[in-house]
Amino acid sequence: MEYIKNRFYEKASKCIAEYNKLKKEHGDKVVGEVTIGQVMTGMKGVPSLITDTSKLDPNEGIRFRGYTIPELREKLPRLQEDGEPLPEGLFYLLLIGELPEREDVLNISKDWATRAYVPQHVFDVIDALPKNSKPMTQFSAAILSMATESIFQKAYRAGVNKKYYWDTTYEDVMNLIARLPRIAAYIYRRNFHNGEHIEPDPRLDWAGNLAHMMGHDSNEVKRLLRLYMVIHSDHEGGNVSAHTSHLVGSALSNPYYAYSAGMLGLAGPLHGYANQDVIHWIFEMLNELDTKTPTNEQVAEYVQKTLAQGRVVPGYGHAVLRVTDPRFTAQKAFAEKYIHDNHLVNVVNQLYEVVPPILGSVGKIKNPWPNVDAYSGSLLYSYGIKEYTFYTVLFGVSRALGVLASLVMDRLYGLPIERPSSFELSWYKDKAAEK
Ligand code: CMX
Repeated sequence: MEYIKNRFYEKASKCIAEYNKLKKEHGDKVVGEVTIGQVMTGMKGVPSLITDTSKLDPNEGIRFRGYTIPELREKLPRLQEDGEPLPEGLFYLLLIGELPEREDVLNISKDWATRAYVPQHVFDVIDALPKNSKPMTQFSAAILSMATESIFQKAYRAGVNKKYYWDTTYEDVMNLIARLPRIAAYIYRRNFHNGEHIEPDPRLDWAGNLAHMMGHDSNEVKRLLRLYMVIHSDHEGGNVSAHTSHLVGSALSNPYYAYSAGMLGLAGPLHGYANQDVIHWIFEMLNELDTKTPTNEQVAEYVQKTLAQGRVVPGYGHAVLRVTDPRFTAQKAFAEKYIHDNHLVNVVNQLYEVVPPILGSVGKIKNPWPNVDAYSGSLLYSYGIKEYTFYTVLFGVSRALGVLASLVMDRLYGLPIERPSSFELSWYKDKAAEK
């Protein structure tokens, strides 16, 4: 499948010249300023990263290489006319910056199927962890243990010229993405199906194979997972999982190290873990109210109670977005088309009515609207994937598409080690006192 790599190089190498020109000729150009408020609220809005794969507009949501989610659902190749786009096509778009032909997408499917072999020691590492270690601990550890396979690391040790770093990074990235469904499914079957594992079927597409290996082999689940993998794949460069992977990668750590680290960021409750927290929180609510069909008043009271306890309402709010997340809207549209009268989906829709006005009235919450995690769990659950402590692993399989495509770009540009400055609190106090 060399032609995908060649096509990437052909397209992306033009960007190297642009990158070098900007660096050389416009290095002194001021592109923003940093306030003490930004330093104290997580550096939001400070331009400091280069990420070509996607861009997040606060009032519109994500665009992948310029395309919105509805545009991609229409334009990316699918297996069936009424199906969802294949994540392989999205990866092509993120990496190369152009919409793929159907042939390209099928070729990536085949390429990943041939790269999907997971060495035995990775399964041994998973099996050595206690059963009660979280699925994300197992996922990150498994990825880390695969660093034995890093082609980039071997080439680096052998003294390869830095202008070729991107090439071996590409190979690692393709191998890693290809293997993630097998690892995720292994953890799922280990934890929730007595370790009765299911072998991959190389004829299936990447997401379809994941559904198959998890033991949810219906066309409906495959369709859902294809959508899931597309919409969770990338969210520009500053989110915790993307930024962590980029940061670790900037030390020329191999892609396995970088992505394993990124997954530990995704495992945090303010980021990807929210997708399981949402379901947990809804079940806590229904349990406490002792009903599957609460009234709006009951839900509102429970939301107020959560806030009064100093907890966050999971699935709501965002560091950048200021509107309903289009990834939420895409999943809602999917549910409206395919799911009829499911009580969990109904509660999620009810929360969409009840929660935003309450969060909006708090005053300090910048975005009262739902994010991607508010919907995803209810879809998985209603399709029979009920083990919600596993859900963040699915997010992690998908996020590889964007983050690792970016890592190849990082190496092609030759981005340097990342090293922002830190100062004592007194330095900021002195700055604040300056006229
Ligand atoms: N419920 C309660 N309080 C919330 C809130 C929510 N859903 N969202 C924000 N707030 C609070 C913050 O905790 C913060 O409180 P303090 O000032 O007391 O510390 C205040 O409102 C201001 O926060 P913000 O600027 O609006 O939001 P941040 O950029 O700091 O945080 C996020 C963004 C997503 C972490 C936050 O909205 C949140 O915790 N949401 C719930 C968890 C969640 O759904 N995370 C998933 C995000 C998507 C993803 O990455 O997967």
